[in-house]
Amino acid sequence: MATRKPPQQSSTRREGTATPSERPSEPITKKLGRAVASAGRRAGAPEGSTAGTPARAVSATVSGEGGTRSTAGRAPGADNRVDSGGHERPPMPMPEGGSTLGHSATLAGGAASQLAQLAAKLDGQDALAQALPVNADKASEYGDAARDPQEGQHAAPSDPAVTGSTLTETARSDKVGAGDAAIGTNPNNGPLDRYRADSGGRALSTNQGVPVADNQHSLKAGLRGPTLLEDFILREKISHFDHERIPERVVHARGSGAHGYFECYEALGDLTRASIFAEAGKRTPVFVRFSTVAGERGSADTVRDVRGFAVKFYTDEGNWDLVGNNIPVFFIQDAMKFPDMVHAAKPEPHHQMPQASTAHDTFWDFVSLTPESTHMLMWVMSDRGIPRSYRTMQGFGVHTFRFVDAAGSSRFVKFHWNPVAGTHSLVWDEAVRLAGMDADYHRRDLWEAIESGHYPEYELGVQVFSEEDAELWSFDVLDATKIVPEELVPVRPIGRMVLDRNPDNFFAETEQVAFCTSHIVPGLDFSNDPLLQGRNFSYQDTQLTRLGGPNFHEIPINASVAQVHNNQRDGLHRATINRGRVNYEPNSLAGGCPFQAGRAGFMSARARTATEAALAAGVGEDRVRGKAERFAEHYAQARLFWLSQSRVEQDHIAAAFRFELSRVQTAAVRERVLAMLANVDGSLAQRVADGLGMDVPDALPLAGRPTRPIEVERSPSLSLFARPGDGSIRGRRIALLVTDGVAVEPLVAARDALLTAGAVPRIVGGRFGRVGGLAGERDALVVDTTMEAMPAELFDALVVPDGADGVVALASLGQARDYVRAQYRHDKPILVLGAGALLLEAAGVPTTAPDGGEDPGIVLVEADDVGAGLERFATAIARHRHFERETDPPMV
Ligand code: HDE
Repeated sequence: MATRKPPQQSSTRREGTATPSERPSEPITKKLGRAVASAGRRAGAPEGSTAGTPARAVSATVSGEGGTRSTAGRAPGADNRVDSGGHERPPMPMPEGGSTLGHSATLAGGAASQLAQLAAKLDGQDALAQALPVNADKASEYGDAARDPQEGQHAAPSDPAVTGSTLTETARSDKVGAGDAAIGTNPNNGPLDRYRADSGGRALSTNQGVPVADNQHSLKAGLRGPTLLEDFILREKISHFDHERIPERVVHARGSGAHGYFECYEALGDLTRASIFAEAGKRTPVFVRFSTVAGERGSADTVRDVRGFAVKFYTDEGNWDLVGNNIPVFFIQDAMKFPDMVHAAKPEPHHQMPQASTAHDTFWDFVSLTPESTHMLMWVMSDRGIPRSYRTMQGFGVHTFRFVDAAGSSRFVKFHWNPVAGTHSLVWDEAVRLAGMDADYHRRDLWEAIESGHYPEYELGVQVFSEEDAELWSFDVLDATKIVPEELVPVRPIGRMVLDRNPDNFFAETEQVAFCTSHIVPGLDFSNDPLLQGRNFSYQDTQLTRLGGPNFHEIPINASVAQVHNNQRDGLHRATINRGRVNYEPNSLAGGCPFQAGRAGFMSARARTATEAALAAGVGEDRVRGKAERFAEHYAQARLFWLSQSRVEQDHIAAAFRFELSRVQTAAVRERVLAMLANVDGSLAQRVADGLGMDVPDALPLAGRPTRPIEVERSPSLSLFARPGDGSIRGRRIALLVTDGVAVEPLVAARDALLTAGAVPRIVGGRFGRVGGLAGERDALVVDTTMEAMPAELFDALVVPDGADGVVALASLGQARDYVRAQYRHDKPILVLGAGALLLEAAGVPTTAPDGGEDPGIVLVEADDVGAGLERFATAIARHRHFERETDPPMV
């Protein structure tokens, strides 16, 4: 495997070589002075004036390490604001009153100060962008290098303001908090304490915090009068109540949850790099939910059914959900059959019976046609289907998973939970009676055991085996209807789980907890079990509906204790308020943060599913993130496109780059784009650089060179001009300008001819109504639309009328002159009838091309020879644009 070597430039920078602009040792005050001075100049202040205050530091410090420490329990206020910066600042103490900004600056007030801060922020952003001049990680995305992901390059701003969304973030209040950006922290992750509410000693309020004077009555028009719609307190209360229920789980709807911890017996580094197994005695918080499968949310606990045994481990490297059952096998072998199986097991669709029972036709119809269910049926019909309590049943991961060690090697693993209290069941008659006597028998048992301090405890055991061993067995370990007998692979105890705390609120915790088999952490991985693969989609998907959108991970019970930083944004019920304007990666404007973790992150293990021969041939390899070598060439076809364009198209491309980049405020970003264009074509880069008043920098380093000769250097078909069309003018919109006094006859002739050719001519006047022509032609034309309603941009071509009186009248109208100018500037054809030329003159529109030659888009004809002119006009319209007249900048 080839080791990735990042390009020279960035590897130096990763080691922390600062550019002159970084100068981390330079005192902030000096930088501020500079920034303020320049801001002062921008604001018109005298040279050298440093009035106002400033600002924040303007430098960036390149770093190879990103710190993401939890700041659980931080100060209140803007607690949900997240910054993914690569370093963390200790929170600033909040000063007593006064005008102190949260960071390093003091606001002296006034626009000059704001400008100074803005200038310092822009300078700081530029320094940050300069710190990451190229995407140094790009080369590592291709071929073998991609197998060994590197930590993403990143740099830290030396002042929080540089990556802030707004300069005003330092304004503080009881709502927004201390105005002190906590770089690199997401306070949504941490202990649940900050969400637990207690109303002791408090008065009732509405959801808006308004104290409620009377919670006994609705607002009425008089003591015996009707209730008023105005009663917002009543409406809020009833409306919230109306929406208290959410969709129940489609399976496992009936459940009970508990908090606790998992404690590791011994370091398992030889098997897995999962952090929860890193050392003996290490404790990881857990939330467990036990459930039945078929019954609805209010069904009885003691029915014959499989029991769910789902554990969420809040590990320091993210959440791991082990979503298992109390039976080690399943009914079906492939996720494709799950909806059929569940439909057959649930109450029958015509009468919704029976509740919470598989003792009916549809279930047995399905399983009797599905012989793979036989093994599972044995378990469910056994006393395991009626456990004595949740404390006395086993749990199983069911599927084969993988343990992955630090070197990336993986072994298959199956998980077993063994209750310390032993496995005990009810007897059938007892279970039936209990269902009637106490439908909450298991829920109550769990709750009471925990409340009375008899904490339920389970030992976690693993069966670990190699893929090679598994291939020798008579059954397939990817088949979830099979166990691996303990005689074949013994169960090794690796830790224990203690459930020592009941939830505060059933809905907030037990109902809203979202288990997903796809929630795994570094050190674990999936097998190709087709049931597990389908589950990896299903659980995430179901939560979208059940919990109302893609932010269910922010619901307190689901939030990890590990820090969450990514570029996912928005969606229903978003709680996190992300700082800054950067929500993409790669970026330099946020110092590259949040950056990819590289080897420290989750990496899928390589599997032996493909044959060695297929692997050697480079096919059949599964689960790899990366791109093949030839994807690494990025410029040859950009150059092919450039070289294949006509001169006009090249002009437009260069002008478009110039325009877009002149809107970019960060000089380092403009420079990087020029360096990118230098790899396309030197002349293009030069033209854009000239347009921006910049020099062309060195070309960006290449992620990969072409491995084979470039086949094609020019391809004329890539030019827009390669397809001029069929020469017709069908459907083109053509404006015929009119006002009183124009010569109507030639205009009507032109309109009729254009109509015959399939065009869409419109009579465009200053106002609606009829316009009169020359003597004897009064009221000859009806105006279709006005110049105001349909400006020139809406037409493909223009006809300027004859008739001196009318043309003089048009020439006196700004709108008419603009009409002609716009048509000309946008290179569209203009048919000028007789005296119409006066309007062009009045509008400053030349009738020849800038080089003095003919402008075929301007068709001048005498009014009595419209026919000949129309032919040339039609040809000009068919060409669409007449770029001969184009100059940069435009003359007209
Ligand atoms: Fe589930 N299962 N399941 N399942 N399952 C759900 O997810 C699904 C399967 C299990 O307490 C749903 O959040 C598919 C096997 C438990 O919140 C849903 C397939 C095993 C729980 C879903 C299976 C389980 C669920 C419903 C076949 C044992 C309750 C609500 C490919 C290893 C978790 C939800 C809790 C819940 C889908 C098969 C266990 C719809 C598609 C096998 C313990 O996503």
